[in-house]
Amino acid sequence: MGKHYETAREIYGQWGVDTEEALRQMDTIPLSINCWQLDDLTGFEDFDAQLTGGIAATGNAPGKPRSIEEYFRDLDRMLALVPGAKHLALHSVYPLTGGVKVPRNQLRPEHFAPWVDYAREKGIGLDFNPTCFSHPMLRDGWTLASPEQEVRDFWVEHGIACRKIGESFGRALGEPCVTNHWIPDGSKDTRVDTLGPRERLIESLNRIFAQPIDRRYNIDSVEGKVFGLGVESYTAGSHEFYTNYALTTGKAIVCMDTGHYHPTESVAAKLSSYFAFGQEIMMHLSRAVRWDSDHVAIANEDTVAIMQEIRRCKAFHLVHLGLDFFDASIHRVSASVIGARSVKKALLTALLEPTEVLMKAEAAGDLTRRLALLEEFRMLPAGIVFDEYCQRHGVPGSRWMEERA
Ligand code: RNT
Ligand code: ZN
Repeated sequence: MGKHYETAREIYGQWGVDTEEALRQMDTIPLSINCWQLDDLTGFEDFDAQLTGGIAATGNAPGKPRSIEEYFRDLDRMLALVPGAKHLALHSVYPLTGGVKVPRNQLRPEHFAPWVDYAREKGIGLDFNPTCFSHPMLRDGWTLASPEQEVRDFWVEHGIACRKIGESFGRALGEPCVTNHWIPDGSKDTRVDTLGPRERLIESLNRIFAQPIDRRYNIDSVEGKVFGLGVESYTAGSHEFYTNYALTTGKAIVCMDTGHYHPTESVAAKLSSYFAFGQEIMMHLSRAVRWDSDHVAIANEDTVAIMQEIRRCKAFHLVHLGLDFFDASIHRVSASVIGARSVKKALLTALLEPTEVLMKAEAAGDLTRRLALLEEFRMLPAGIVFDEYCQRHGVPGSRWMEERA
């Protein structure tokens, strides 16, 4: 135990916070790291694949993997620099089929079996995502909400295939897999019939979720969005749409991506409304710079506020924490490491918060004390506890940039 840690432990102790307990909690809350930051969502189907669906990785930092071997080398390096409990979130375009091209609607668990071995070896869980973009069947900007039956059928089959793969992950690894469904469907210009696509989307989702899948192994989430590039006027799968879908059907949980709201909207402020109804939540932590820019997540106020809300509501059992960003303007492996470590720092900061002291001041109506303490607590030595956490997990602390090979 470092001497700095001993001091930090004492300082927190004065506020009734047990740093050891916080470190134990850290080990029970996995962070799902998105596999696609490492290669701008290229995947293994086609190394020259073009990203479509209104999302974009900008920048051209050197070092993008050009083979599966290179990809795994980067993945190993990334995982080694992120301390503690982890999942890896895969997309369906990362199958390991030994060079055989499998259509997305025919993917099966065996096409991802080597990932299960990899996860087992690393001691991590797996999450999954259907890939309803970068594909010719994303026709005129529509997938599950398409007016064309053929298009909807294809993506329904894909959704079902992905849930089965998710279930196989959960069953093999003993931790539920969250399979997150996001579709880009929408319209660039003013849409007159806004109801039709949403009715078709409900029907498609119902078909996907009609397949019985064991919820102990696979949980489905549905991710809304305010708009994407080229679909600025209308998005069928909005936040409200999926919130209603989740609540009325109980078939899926809502995924909130911090980049998918109006810039002044706070995702942290939404959470307790879901917890009040016992609703589970999937999170895509990202950093929106003026829009859904998918910048690397950082431990800024927005991220810390999300963790504090979960902590203050005692709702970690209802939340799945995940990352979603892809920035190619900085080193891709380091980008993943920075995002994952930052979110874990925000989480630890919240777990170390003397919440009880604040709650007491508030309940007593002492609003001055509440604000004074909130401001003082910002400067408590969470960084020292984070270094201790890294050390205990055999990962470099705050000097990782200096120490990395
Ligand atoms: C898109 C959504 C979605 C994707 C990933 C790649 O706006 O955020 O989660 O980023 O599935
Ligand atoms: Zn997302």
